[in-house]
Amino acid sequence: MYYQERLIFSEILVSRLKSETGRLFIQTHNFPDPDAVAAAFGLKELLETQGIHSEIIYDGELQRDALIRMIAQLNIPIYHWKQYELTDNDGIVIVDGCKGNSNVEDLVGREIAVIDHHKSLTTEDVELTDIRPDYGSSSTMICEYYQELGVMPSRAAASALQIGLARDTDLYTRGMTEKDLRALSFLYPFSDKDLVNSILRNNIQLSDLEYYKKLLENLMVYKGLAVCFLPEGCPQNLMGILGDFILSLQEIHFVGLFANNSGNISISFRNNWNDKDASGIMKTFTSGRGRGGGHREMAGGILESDTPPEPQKWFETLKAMIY
Ligand SMILES: [Mn+2]
Repeated sequence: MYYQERLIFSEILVSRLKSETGRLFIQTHNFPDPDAVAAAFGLKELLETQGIHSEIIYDGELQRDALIRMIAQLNIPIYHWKQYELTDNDGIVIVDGCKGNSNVEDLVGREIAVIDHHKSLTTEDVELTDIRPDYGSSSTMICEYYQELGVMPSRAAASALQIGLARDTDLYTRGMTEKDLRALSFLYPFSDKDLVNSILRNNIQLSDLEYYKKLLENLMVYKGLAVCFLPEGCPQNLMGILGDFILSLQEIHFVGLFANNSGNISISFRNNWNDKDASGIMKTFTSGRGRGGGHREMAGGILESDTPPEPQKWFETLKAMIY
């Protein structure tokens, strides 16, 4: 029954989008990561096979060299939304994020559908929603659409989706399910393994080491909890990478990173305790002074600019929430 319902979504989406007369945009979450870009690209190519044309847009910036290499080497046509004159008549499909989330810019246009694997509430004014928090990546969901519609992915799309899946599951170790495994085996014969492996294995660069240094110098640790504030700021996607690095320490099970990014405080949580939920902790932590959400294993958020940096207090609050 569950599978049947899911089978229908991609078909409903296609027939709904076919009835659109205006332009169609696929919007990733802000500061997109490989999974968001891959899911958008996979969906764009899939829709193309159904006679539906779309453009991929994002807000924020493309931050990591590995992501930029993926986009360049796979020829992924993704542009900042400011490249287009968006109008109220444009249709938007949001992937890897939900309308109303702090990391999804509310652009001009009509949100027709949301496709996401984050645990989040989407607003009722979106017509079609496919939200599966039990999936390791949005790329996995797009893979299932290919299978449901009987379409073979191009080499570029399969490679992108494989990178998205691998990255979001932290190389198949985080939130990985049998559905993700099935997606991987579906993609594997189609993808460019050398390219995929090269991008996956070269995820950081020399210029990142300055942040690693600051992180190690300022890390506060209490039992399995590690907290760090980067007062000079840090690109959001690098915060996730730094959090994963600290979480890979045997003794650490929860990481809270904070960075002063143009006035606001960006937050990134990583968790590998089974009985704790990073998303719930983030919601409580930011309640009344910011926003945030995510999954059990990882969450992101912001504290509004009127919140002064109080790293010691954040550390104490997290200690109290966790222990
Ligand atoms: Mn994702």
